[in-house]
Amino acid sequence: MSTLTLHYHPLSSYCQKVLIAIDILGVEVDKRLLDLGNPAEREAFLALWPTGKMPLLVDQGRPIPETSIIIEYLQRHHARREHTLIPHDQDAALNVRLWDRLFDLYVMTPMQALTADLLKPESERDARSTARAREGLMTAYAMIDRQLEGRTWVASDAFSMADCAAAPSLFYAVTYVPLSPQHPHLSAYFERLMDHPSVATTIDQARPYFRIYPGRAGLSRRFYDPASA
Ligand SMILES: N[C@@H](CCC(=O)N[C@@H](CS)C(=O)NCC(=O)O)C(=O)O
Repeated sequence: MSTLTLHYHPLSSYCQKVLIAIDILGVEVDKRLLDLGNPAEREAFLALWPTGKMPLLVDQGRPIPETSIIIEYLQRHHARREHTLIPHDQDAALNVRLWDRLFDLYVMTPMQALTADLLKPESERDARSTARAREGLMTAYAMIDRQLEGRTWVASDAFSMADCAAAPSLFYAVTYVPLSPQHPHLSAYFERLMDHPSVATTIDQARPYFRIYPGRAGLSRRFYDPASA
């Protein structure tokens, strides 16, 4: 049994960011599926971590929150493979942390806002803020496309923490604002991400839950077929 417990849900984009890292680093973790819709589970989770945000890593009773911190913690203390997701060189590490932040703030955040809007009753949906979120995604796509020119991965030569953040954030973002030929580098990068074995495994684990994803109408048929759901 591992000393590590991950409270998570396979459908959650931030949980997927950490699951990809866990797979790449070869860390053994006991995974505990968290249903925040269940009042008792929610209360118990809030007692563990008051923001109520998942994933949460617990190492021998010590909560380690926030995905970027979790990944860095796992790399530092529990990695069983050589691959580093945050480079040892400090300037290279700073660039990885920058792109990790950019994906969290400018792709995950508007994508989550669009999902949250779909969860509201129709009468309470807010067209102005969803339009802003879509514009935000378009701006982010253009910025990421420029960064990717001549690169395989977004922030360093090897797959890094920034790519862990990129994969799930883009996976769900494109269900709301599809990629277009205006963004050839980003489109090619998206395919590279989806082909990465740890990303593919993580998406496979989420597949049974896509039928409850509010933006499922935008999911490509290769990921979700409503007829077989
Ligand atoms: N900054 C946090 C964000 C985590 C986050 O937003 N998690 C979502 C799931 S993708 C969540 O827990 N949502 C539940 C809620 O807000 O009640 C991190 O990096 O860990």
